[in-house]
Amino acid sequence: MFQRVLIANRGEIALRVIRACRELDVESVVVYSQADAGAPYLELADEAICIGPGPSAKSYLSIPNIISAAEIADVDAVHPGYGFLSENSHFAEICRANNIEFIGPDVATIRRVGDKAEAKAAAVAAGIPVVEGSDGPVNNDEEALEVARKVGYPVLIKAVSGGGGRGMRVAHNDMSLVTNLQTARTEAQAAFGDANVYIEKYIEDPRHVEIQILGDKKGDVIHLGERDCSVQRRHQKVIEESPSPALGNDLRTKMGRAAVKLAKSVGYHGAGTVEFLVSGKSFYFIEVNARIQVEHPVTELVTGIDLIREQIRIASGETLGRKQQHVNFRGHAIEVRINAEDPDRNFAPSPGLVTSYRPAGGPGVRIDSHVVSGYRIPPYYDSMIAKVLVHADTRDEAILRMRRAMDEYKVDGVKTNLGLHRRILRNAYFQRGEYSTRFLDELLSA
Ligand code: MV4
Repeated sequence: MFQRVLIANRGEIALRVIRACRELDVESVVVYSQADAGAPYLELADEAICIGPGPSAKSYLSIPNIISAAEIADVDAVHPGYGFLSENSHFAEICRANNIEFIGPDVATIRRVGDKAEAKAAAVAAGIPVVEGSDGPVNNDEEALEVARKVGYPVLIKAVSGGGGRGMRVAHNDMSLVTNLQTARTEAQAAFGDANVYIEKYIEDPRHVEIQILGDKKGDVIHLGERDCSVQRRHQKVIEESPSPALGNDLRTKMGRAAVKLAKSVGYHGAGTVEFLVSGKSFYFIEVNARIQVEHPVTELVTGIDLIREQIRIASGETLGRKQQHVNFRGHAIEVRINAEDPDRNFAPSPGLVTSYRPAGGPGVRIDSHVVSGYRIPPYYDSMIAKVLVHADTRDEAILRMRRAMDEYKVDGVKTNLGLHRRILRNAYFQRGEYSTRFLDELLSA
């Protein structure tokens, strides 16, 4: 096991990793920007190192600053959390070149699954269903038009280096395809430094269901079931749950097996997520996330497995130590993300001073948050205040428990989306589990 781990992240996930390190008896060193100086969670690490000014480019995204901190602190591993440098293969490469273990998959695997067209090709090679479309990137208008003729409109143009919905464009006919292809390329070049795009048949009203996987360095891979993340707004997840109300045992088993097969075929180790679109009884692979995700605690609650602990154990060379048949699923978990955002201003970020903070508590409630009364939410980063999770025997009980938690919650000083959560949890379609990725947009436009 490692002696000392550097946490290259901030906020609730930095705190989550500090806690996992402590329980493994591993020392933690957390980095922070000037905007995060004095944040209460920093005191819970064994050491905290300032790595630059507030803007991420000069701190949490600065590879030289983070590597310098790792050298000064003499750590043997780096945990990247989510966002920031977590899926940056160049950062992983530099860590390992400096004899610092990057807590995540191999550099080649991060790179391969980071290219969405390559990840899709790997899925095809492993015999996993994908959405019909181009074989790899499209080189010109003629190739794009040919794919559209084959699969039929509408089609979706996706950036090869995109993901999470960024850089996607729908086209309904030849003319909009040619126009949008140009726009998508320009946007992809600006956003990701890679103008390559590929094309898929547009699935109209899908659910977003993802499978959590864990692999060790020996090549063993297991899955920890699914999370349904269909309640989203502008590709920002708002509520996640497990099990998915959309899956029967047949689909669940097939998707779990598909995710494990794909992970094995690319030599995946560590924690990862295989994302699928689900429509009726069909599922289609869309992408792999080579990181721990915000919503990982949903899976922790239904499996009892500490995913951050597993990431650190696996990176240090330990094996999974449990087989698929020994993963037991219990009850139902729901997560909501409380954000500092203004519902009257189109959910624009609303950073500032949290004058008074009263989290929910009680049976079956877990709060993952770095916020306390008097905490100032900096304007530079995401606006998440807390992840609130509930666990109960059934979905109905979990919803009632979450309603109770949302009613207990109080956040003063900044605007929040608490009202939105209270509304979703009382919505009849949500309560029946009848929601797709269109649900939230429709609720908000009604
Ligand atoms: C799609 C799709 C429809 N058809 N691909 C958005 C996130 C990214 N990971 C993939 N996404 C989508 N890909 C095809 N061929 C619809 C979406 C999509 C979506 C997916 C999951 C959750 C919310 C979404 C909201 C809009 C679009």
